Amino acid sequence: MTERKVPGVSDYQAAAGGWGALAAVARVIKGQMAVGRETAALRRVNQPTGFDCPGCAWPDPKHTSSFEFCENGAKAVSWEATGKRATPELFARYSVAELWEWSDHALEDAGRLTHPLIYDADSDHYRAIEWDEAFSHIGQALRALPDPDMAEFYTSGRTSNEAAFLYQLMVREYGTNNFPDCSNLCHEATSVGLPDSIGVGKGTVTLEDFEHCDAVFSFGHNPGTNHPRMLGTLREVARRGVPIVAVNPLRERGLERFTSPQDVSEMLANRATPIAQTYYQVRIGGDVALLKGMMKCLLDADAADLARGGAGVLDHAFIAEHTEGLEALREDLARTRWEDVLAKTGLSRADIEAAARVYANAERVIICYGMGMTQHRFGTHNVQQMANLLLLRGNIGKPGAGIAPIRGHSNVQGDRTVGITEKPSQALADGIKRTYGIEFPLTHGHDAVESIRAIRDGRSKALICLGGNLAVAMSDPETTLPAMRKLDLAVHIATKLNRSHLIPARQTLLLPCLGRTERDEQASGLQSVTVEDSMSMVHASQGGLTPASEHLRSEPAIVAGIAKATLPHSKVDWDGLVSDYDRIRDDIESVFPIFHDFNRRVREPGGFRLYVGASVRDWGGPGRKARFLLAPGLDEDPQGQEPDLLTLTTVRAHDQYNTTIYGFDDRYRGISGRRDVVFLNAEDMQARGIAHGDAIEVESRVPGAGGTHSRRISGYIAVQYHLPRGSAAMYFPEGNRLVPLDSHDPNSGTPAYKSIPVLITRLPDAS
Ligand SMILES: Nc1nc2c(c(=O)[nH]1)N[C@H]1C(S)=C(S)[C@@H](COP(=O)(O)OP(=O)(O)OC[C@H]3O[C@@H](n4cnc5c(=O)[nH]c(N)nc54)[C@H](O)[C@@H]3O)O[C@H]1N2
Ligand SMILES: Nc1nc2c(c(=O)[nH]1)N[C@H]1C(S)=C(S)[C@@H](COP(=O)(O)OP(=O)(O)OC[C@H]3O[C@@H](n4cnc5c(=O)[nH]c(N)nc54)[C@H](O)[C@@H]3O)O[C@H]1N2
Ligand SMILES: [Mo]
Repeated sequence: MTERKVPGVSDYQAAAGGWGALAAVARVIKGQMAVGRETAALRRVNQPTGFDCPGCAWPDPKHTSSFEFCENGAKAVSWEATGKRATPELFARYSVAELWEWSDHALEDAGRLTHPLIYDADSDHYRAIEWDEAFSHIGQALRALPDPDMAEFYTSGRTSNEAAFLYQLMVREYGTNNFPDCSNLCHEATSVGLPDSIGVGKGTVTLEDFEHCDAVFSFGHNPGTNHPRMLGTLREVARRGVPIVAVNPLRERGLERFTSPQDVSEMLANRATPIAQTYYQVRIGGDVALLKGMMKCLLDADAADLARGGAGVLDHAFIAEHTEGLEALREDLARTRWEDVLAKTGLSRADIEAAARVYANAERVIICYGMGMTQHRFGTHNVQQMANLLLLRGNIGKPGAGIAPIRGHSNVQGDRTVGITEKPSQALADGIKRTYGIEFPLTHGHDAVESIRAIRDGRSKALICLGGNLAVAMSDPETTLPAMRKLDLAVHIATKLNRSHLIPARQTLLLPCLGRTERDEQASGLQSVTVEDSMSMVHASQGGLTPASEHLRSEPAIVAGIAKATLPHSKVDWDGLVSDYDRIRDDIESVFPIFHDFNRRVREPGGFRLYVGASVRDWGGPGRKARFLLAPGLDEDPQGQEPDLLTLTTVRAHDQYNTTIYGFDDRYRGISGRRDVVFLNAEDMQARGIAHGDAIEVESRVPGAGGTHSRRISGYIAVQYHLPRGSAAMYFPEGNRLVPLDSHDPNSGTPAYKSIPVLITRLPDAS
């Protein structure tokens, strides 16, 4: 760190976890006004009979008997179980224009929504409305559209299987496949990339596989902040002496050292467990090059071993029986030049050879990865090259090995499984016809980026959001916000107020729903919902708290209310389904045979695992094989980047949940009380005459149709950080202003939030 003192910026030296994590939990509970509600909620989190933590999608250990401590899970829970309320009085006091001036933090900090609300344009205020009246407005507006394809139905990943299933059923009966969802902004590169490789768009490992692996590679994710419970698993792996290799442009503390708050002696002695054995600080966007470099090493070592009369380094029996496409991959790798690999990765050849040796020396390898791999223009290629690396040594479909995409929201994977998709399959159409007699077209609907384009161009006039904060999560607010103001109908089903709710359409409704932590009572009694984690484990979740307001309804009940008002001749018994969620699960089972015995199996402790073909080397049906797939050459720069540009990535701070900003600290990166920072490499700073703490301007320069698309922000300061040359980082969602809408992976539509070409300049001194 440099000499100059910059307020709120220091060098964090401690391990992740430890007492700092406990102190942070105490603070957040206090901040949300401890009335016993939050602490009671915390005792029930991720217990066999409690509710599923809304914090992340990392699986629970099989027999959770004691409270599994997690700082960021505790924040997510207390932020939902807060004692604060955003009542109709708040909306009477402040106009929408006034609320717009509040920070994202302040908006959610207003507390839980308590009443259904409708926007009144004359006064610019929200006011309370009866549920039936709200539904009838929505039904009328949706029925008035000339074409069902003029409506967009967004889903965020906290939505339960039951709510998501009813939602997609309603939308299909209504007549469109427009399902933008948060998965389009997140792991879509996995959902699109993996099926071509291994026949299924999900991870292949279970938690137990971590007990049997011989090496773990962690690409582009930050578990210390985003999946803190995963550190417990990685710690066990490290303590077995198994190498963990981290590939990340930023040195993330959680991947380096961790003090487990679960371990009393470690806590008392202030000891930490080292996590990653080796840490490769690859340049942003250099992962395809690194993976290709590692595969080149493997092919060379294999040829050398075979020449010596050995059995080779590749798993030749597996490759012959289970895969196709190796020859084309060999040719591609032969064409790949080391000089390009080294330039793209910023690593040395010795580094890459060492990484390849760790991989080759292990019998069972797991690759975990997150947004650092998916949110690029070539996100799908990133995913497929990781699959290639695993397939070369038969590391998919055997115990202790496999691919582990680490999902974001606690049920983002499940929402997909139960039918939230803009690209419906024949099997889904058949299932819905069989169960309800409803037929719908198989034409592709809109994903998230497409839905914003359609709204911008006036082709779509209605937007319903089942959770989330689309306007802020989406790229390019310069395009997205004005587009959303042109809607005829905007409906938000939410627990908390956020910025998306403050973009009024001609008609705007805000519908408050129960959260995970709360009791959901329907005609047949107390209900539970189900969720699917990153490892395809499905289990039940039942809230125990008294709802934040007597006017709240559950998400399934709200969806059913909209459905009845919109589809007067519906073939679905909406009231019957909502009266008892077992009935919804029976229907899910009828539409999707993989859910056989759903109600019985979900009542077993810990739930059950959905069938994942690739986990047992079924590559998507009889006769199908896993495929080695190619990524374009490294010699042409995918961004056609101008020489002075850096590549900027956007990341989460430790004190946020996506667009929900809990606070302004990013403890493990040494930032406190501010978010207006851009992390830069020391030499890059020097070359631009920028000093630590200087005010800077960031201009994105993204090549696209019709020339360079440019966006500009200022009011940020430069922070010298451990980053490779050519790489820069700042926080999401602030960084979204730099990402043009058209900048996304052409295969999966995932916005390129993590590879933004930027020009960074020092602003003249204000003094
Ligand atoms: N507390 C908390 N938990 C969360 C969330 C939250 O906001 N807060 N969000 C949830 C959601 S929806 C999701 S999707 C997950 C996200 O969890 P992560 O995938 O961990 O998300 P990010 O913070 O975006 O971090 C991405 C990581 O990728 C690295 N990275 C950036 N660019 C590159 C690159 O080009 N190559 C490589 N190899 N690495 C790169 C960054 O340095 C960073 O460490 O977390 C979930 N859990
Ligand atoms: N630049 C940049 N942009 C990104 C990313 C990035 O890394 N960089 N990450 C992307 C990713 S991975 C994702 S997943 C998206 C996230 O996009 P979204 O899913 O749209 O955003 P969230 O911030 O998770 O949504 C928060 C809101 O959800 C509502 N909510 C919370 N709990 C519930 C509930 O139980 N029910 C209902 N109905 N509503 C609830 C609250 O009103 C809260 O304000 O953002 C994406 N945007
Ligand atoms: Mo996500």
